[in-house]
Amino acid sequence: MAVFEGTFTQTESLRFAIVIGRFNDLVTGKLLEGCQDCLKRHGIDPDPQGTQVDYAWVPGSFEIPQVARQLALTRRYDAIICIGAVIKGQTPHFDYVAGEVSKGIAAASFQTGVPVVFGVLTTDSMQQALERAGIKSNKGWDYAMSAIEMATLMRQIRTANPDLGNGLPGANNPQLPSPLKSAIAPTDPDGF
Ligand code: INI
Repeated sequence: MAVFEGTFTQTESLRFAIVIGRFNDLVTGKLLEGCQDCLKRHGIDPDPQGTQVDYAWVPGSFEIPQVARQLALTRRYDAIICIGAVIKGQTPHFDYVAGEVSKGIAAASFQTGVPVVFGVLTTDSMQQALERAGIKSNKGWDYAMSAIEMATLMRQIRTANPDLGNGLPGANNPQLPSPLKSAIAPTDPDGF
C-alpha cells in the first residue's frame, strides 16, 4: 500500500491560477503579496508574463466561485487559489456573501476535481482582517502552501492511478459523456 503526501519541492512544472476579489482590496492586495512571496520562495515564478501563474480579478468574493470553476474546467491548472475578504458590517449582507463563497468554492473543487483553495478571510472588523493580511501574519502565505501541497498530492495520486484521469466518474472512458461537458451543464443537451 502507499502513503500519498504533498511536497514543496519539484515545483517548476506546477501551474496555478489565482482569483482575487477587488472588494476590500486593501486586504486582498496584501494577501496576494503574501501568496506570491510564498510561491516564489518555493521555486514558482509568480510573474503574470511567465508560464506558471495566471490571475483573474473579480468584483467581490461572491463572484470568486464562478470564475474559479471556469478556470478549473480549462484543466490548465494544478490548483486554483481564491483570495477574498468578507468583513462584517451593520447588515446581514456578510452572511450571504460569506456563505455563498465558501459553498461555491467547495462546489468548484468537487465538480472539477481540481484543488480550489479557500483563501477568503471572514472577519468581524477591518482590523482583524489587516492583522491576518500582514500586520501580525499573512494568511496569503498559508493559501499558497495549501495550493502547492494539494497540487503535488493530486499529481502523486494521478501518477499512481493513471486510469483515474481527473477523478470524475468516467473520466477515461470514451463511452461515457465527457466529465468536462457534464460538469459545465449537466442538464443542457448543447453543453452550454
Ligand atoms: N464582497 C467582498 O468580497 N467582501 C465583502 O465584505 C463584501 N460586502 O460586505 O459587501 C462584498 N460584497 C460584494 C459582493 O461580493 C459582490 O461583489 C456584489 O454583491 C456583486 O455581486
